[in-house]
Amino acid sequence: MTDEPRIFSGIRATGDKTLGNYSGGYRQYVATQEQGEAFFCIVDLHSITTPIEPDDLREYTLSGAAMLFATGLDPDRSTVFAQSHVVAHAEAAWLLSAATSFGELRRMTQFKEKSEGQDFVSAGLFTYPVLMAGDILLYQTDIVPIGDDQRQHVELTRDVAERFNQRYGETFTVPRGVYPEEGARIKNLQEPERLMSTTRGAPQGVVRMVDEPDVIRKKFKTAVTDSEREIRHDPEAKPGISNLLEIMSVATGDPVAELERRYDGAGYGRFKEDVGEAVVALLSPIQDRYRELRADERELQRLLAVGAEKARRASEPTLEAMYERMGFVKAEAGRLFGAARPRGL
Ligand code: LTN
Repeated sequence: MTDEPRIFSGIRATGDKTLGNYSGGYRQYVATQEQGEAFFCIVDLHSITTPIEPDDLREYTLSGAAMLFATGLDPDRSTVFAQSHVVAHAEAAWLLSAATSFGELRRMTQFKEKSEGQDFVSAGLFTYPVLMAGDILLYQTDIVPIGDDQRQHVELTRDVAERFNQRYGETFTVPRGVYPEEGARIKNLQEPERLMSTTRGAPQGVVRMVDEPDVIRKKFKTAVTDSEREIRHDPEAKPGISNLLEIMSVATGDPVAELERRYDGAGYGRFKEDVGEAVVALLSPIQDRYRELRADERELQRLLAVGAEKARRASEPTLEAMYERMGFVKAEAGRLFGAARPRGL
């Protein structure tokens, strides 16, 4: 036990990762792990709430894990694991479903958005927030750093924790959502008015974490700018250049204002080339580590197994307390059946 705050973050296992995911996700996780005892959970159980091919789930889970380690999460400092490896998450979700009302879940805007117009809406999509509450509460989490779009789910988690504590006695720390200032919200290089995403927008404007250096350079060379010549941060009037300045800032750590000064009068051509090089320099070592881990699946599995073991140990006391306070009878091993005997004797 330490006095450090407990931090829990759930990471969706989804398709190809982009520079946008780096800026708004991976980069933040690495900073977060310094602020307390941090748990980073690849929420593969959440992935099946919308249709997903088994092969894709497997691939996204492994690539997601590899990218977390490659971008700097330290398996000794933090606990990095897959949700499905710690069966307590599924159990906690079921137990907590007794302390969550249908009405609460029905009000979740994410459910409404994601279910609209779909011909198959899974029961899991509806109960998604209960699983998420379990993720958080199992670890006596103090702080949940998370995107603003998840605010309603974190509030629900707090309500469920308080209700459970009231009904069954103090069991959970009531967690606090921390909604960091969105880091640079990186835009598509070809359509700088829309976020960089693999699901929408011109592919040529999307920088993938695993793009080859020459592919990255080319994408920056052909990035959309404007008809002026001034390198100035002004997202309204100059979305393309502003986006490039923000990307350069993410890649180098230098503030945008300093970059504006440095590139004063430099010309768009040279600036775009430099941004491309800065991104190549940022991603190259990440890509090396990523490829190493993908090539050595046993090592990746080992790292995840270490994380799962730590997570099991950390969550077990809470799960046990839940069962006990709710009145479940403990299974005492060996009592009912005695020692196993060979068949036929
Ligand atoms: N719903 C979250 C992912 C998530 C999560 C969590 C985040 C699942 N369980 C627990 C924080 C804590 C999302 O969509 N980003």
